[in-house]
Amino acid sequence: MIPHWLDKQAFLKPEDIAVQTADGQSLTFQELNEKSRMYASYFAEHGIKKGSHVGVLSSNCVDMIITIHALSYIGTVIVLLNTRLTPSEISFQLKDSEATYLITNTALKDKGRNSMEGTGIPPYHLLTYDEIQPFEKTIDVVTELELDQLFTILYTSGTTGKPKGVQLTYGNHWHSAVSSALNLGLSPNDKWLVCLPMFHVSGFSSVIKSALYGMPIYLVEDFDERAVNHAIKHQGVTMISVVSLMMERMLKELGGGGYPDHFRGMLLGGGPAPLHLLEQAKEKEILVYQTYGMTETSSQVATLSPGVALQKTGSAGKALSTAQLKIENHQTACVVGEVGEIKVKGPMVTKGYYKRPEANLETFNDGWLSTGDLGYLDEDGFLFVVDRRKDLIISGGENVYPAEIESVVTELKEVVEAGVIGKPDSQWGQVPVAFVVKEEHAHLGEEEVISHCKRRLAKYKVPTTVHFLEEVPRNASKKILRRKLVDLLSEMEG
Ligand code: S0N
Ligand code: AMP
Ligand code: MG
Ligand code: MG
Ligand code: MG
Repeated sequence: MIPHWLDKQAFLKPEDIAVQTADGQSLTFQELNEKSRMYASYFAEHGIKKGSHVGVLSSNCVDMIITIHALSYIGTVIVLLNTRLTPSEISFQLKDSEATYLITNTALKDKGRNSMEGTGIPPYHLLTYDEIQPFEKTIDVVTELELDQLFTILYTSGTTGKPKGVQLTYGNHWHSAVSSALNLGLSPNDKWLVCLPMFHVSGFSSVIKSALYGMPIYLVEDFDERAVNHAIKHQGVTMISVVSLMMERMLKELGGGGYPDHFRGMLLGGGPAPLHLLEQAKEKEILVYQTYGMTETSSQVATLSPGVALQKTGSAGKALSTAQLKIENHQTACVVGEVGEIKVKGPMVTKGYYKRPEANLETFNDGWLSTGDLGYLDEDGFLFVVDRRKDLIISGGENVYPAEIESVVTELKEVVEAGVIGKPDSQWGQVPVAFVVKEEHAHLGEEEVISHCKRRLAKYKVPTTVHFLEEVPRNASKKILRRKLVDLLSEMEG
């Protein structure tokens, strides 16, 4: 048990800024605490209880931060939903997580309502921020956080095509924030710019850091490189978390200039870091802390540290102080420089996927999480990530799982089978491309496949191109050989 982290900061630093935005909104820890307790009373009055599973479908805004804390004051499990998903994708996650309420921001209310269809959640269990009223009656809130208690569920896909809910406890998030600080250090002037979505651990982890460190967040509701660079230069921002696409846009906008001395650096994660980008940052004397982590590890699990950020360009660092990392090939430890599967263990690692005993059996062994990612350790023990897990495609920091797209494409009656791979893209890093085998004599064109995908899948998952084939290459056990499709694509495109 620990005292509720936000009560603690309201006691320690009542007048300090907890969150501010570019359009001039700001809340002190005292104000954030009061608002969160007020929202908690409102939610409780509408029937949300300790242990309820509640979906939150929200873009980054101050209300989302208040809501996250409010739900923790009730002891609710928060199901964080990606706003880019389609209603049918959200609906699956609401049902799978057994959510009984949905909270959205006003702009997403219609999407929220559509997503609730067929989930069994009654329409009056859709709550929006703008309806929240100051409440006379206050409830008895949670004053101590139980570290073993489930706090969030975030969905991630995999080989099967069906997203799985990653369960993270208060303790997972607490250990993540503490371990991050032990590596990156804390400065009394720290102010963390949040432009990554808070429905991913990449953005959510900053909310926990703020509550635990008593550190202000500078919240950017919609990523824009000019606004972000301006805030770093003129609003005292010391740290920022970014994906490589954001970093690329920021450096471009920065032109010949650099960042002021108070800026400590960028935490760069969510996918591979292009070397040219890292070199560019080095030239500008910008410290980049490349990090390796995933939803299952509550964000960072290995990260470069300030002392070596400029020497070990390209590495994702060493495991954080409370975590362990090993590289194995068929249960045998790899030697220095040998590529194998990355396995991690530590108090920030999930206890498992929600209601997925089989996946859990496959993924966890003696507390070690098999990530499916490939990497090696250099002679000094630094991690280099060389390949993504399970054919994962990463587009602008968003994950696209081929199996999920393939199962949607094969829903079309004209389709016999489908294979999806990633193709390098100058804007997004990678984009999905589909290979389709259709029924003999069937009339089916690229456009029909794409428009079907658009109805069912978030935009970033929709194949940009569809190629028709006689058959999809498979191995003896009938698994799609996506590597063969990669070769085929490069032949086709010269
Ligand atoms: C890069 C972002 C900001 C791009 O969004 P942008 O520019 O605001 O686009 P929109 O204006 O919203 O839309 C314009 C058009 O572009 C399409 N689109 C948007 N995003 C994508 C995309 N990713 N891929 C392809 N297309 C995209 C829209 O559909 C729209 O199209 P039209 O106009 O045709 O309708 C945005 O994508 C973004 O925020 N990306 C980052 C997501 C993220 O946070 N990923 C990380 C997830 N991983 C983790 O959480 C674990 C790792 C981690 O924790 C971590 C990661 C980074 C740093 C630190 C950590 C850590 O460990 O702490
Ligand atoms: P997510 O499921 O959204 O949490 O994404 C996590 C995945 O992103 C990891 O399993 C890796 O495949 C990839 N990833 C994260 N960090 C890195 C990194 N530093 N280099 C390469 N890939 C990464
Ligand atoms: Mg993901
Ligand atoms: Mg935008
Ligand atoms: Mg079919």
